[in-house]
Amino acid sequence: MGYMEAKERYAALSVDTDAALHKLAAVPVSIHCWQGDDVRGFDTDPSKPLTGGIQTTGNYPGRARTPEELMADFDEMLRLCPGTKKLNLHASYAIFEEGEWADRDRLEPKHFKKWVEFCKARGLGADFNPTFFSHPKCDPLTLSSPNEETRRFWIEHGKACIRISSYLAEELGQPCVMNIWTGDGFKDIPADRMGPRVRYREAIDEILSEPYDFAKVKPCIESKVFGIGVEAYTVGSAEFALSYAAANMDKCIPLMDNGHYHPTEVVSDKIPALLTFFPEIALHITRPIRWDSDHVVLFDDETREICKEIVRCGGLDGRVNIALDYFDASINRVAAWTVGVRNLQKALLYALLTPNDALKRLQDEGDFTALLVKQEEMKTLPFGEVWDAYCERAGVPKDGEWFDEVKRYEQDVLSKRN
Ligand code: RNT
Ligand code: ZN
Repeated sequence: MGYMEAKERYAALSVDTDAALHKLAAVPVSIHCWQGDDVRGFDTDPSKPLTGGIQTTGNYPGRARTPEELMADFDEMLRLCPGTKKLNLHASYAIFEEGEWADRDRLEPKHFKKWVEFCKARGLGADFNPTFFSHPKCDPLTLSSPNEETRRFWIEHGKACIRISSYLAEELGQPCVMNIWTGDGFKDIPADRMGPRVRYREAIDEILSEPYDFAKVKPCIESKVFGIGVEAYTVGSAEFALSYAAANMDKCIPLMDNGHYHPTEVVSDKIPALLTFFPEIALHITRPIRWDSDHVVLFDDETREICKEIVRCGGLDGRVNIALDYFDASINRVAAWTVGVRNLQKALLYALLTPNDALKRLQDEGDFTALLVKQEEMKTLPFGEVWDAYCERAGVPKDGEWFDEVKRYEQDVLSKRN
C-alpha cells in the first residue's frame, strides 16, 4: 500500500492526511541538548557526579565533551528527524573563550553567542533553563536555602538567565521558554516543610522581577514529586508549582514533566485540566520507568494520549509549549535522541490523524459502545504510510533507513572520542 491508498482510508473517516502533514511540519518541538552529554554541561568538573536528584546511568562510549562535539552530534540528530525544531539549552552549556570562565551568577548573553550562531545557521529557535544543580553552591538547597548567601547566588543566576533568555528570543525572533526547576528537597523527614517553600516563592518572585517581555520570554515553573537522594520532600511539589503559576499568570506558566508524578497519574489527563484555566502551559515529555528515570520516549500509549490531548485542546496553536526531556547514557546517544524525537513526531501525527470531532460526538451522544469500537479500529489504520510520507516530505530518512547512518557516524566520529 502507498500513501494515496492510506490517504483514502483516512478520508473515509473524514481525516485529511495532507492537512495533518502540513500542520505538524510547522509545530515547534524543543529538543534538549543534554541527551548528547549526559547532562554534564561545560561549566563544571565533568568527573563530579550530577546532583539535584537527577541521574544518568550507563557509560556507552562517545559522549560529547566539548561544544563542538555536542553541536556535531545535535546536527546528526537534526538530519534524521522531521519537523520544526528548537534547541533547548541549559545555563551549564555556556561557551567560554579560552581561559575565560564565569560562575552561574555572572553568566551573560555573550556566553551563548556561539549557540545563537548555531541556531541562526539552522533556522532554529531556542529555549533556556537556569541550572540549579550539579554545582558547589548547592548546599544542597538552592533557591529555598536558609543560607542568605546561597539563595542570593541562585537568585542572581535566575536573573542572569532571564537576560540570556531575552537575548535568545531577540536574536532568533522566536519566544524563549525559560524553565525553572530545582532539585531542592530532603532525603528524610523534614522538620520544616513550609519555610523552604516560602523562601522558594520569594526567590522566584525576585527572579521574575527582572524585566522581560512575557510575549517573548516565558518563564515556567516545573514541579516534581521526588528525586533520588531527595525522597522524603520536594520543595517545588505539584501543588507548589501550580499554585505559583496560578497566582502569577501574568508572569509565568506551569510546566509538567510526565516523569514527575506518581506512577498511576497521567499527564495526558492533566493537560485539559490546566488548559481550562491557563492560556498557555509547557510540557517535558519523557518516559519514566518506576521513577523519573528519563528513558527514551517511545511511541507508546501515554505518549500518544499526551499528544491527542495537545491536539484536541488546541495545543498546536501556541497553547502548549512542547519539549523533550530524557537522557540515556547506556546506548548510542545520537540514536537515543533520534528515536525519542521521531517518536514524539509520530505520536503528534497519530493524534492529528485521529477523527477527534467524530469521536467527541459519540461521547456527547453517550454512544460509548461505538466510541470504544471506533477508537480500537483506529489502531490498525495504515499509519506507517502517512509517517513515511511525512519523513519523505521533510527530506529525512524513513524508518528502516536512518539507523545505518547513525552506525556510520558512530564508527567515523563517536568511536574516535575515547
Ligand atoms: C529533572 C527535571 C528537569 C531536568 C532538566 C535537565 O527531574 O525534569 O527538567 O531533567 O532540566
Ligand atoms: Zn523535566
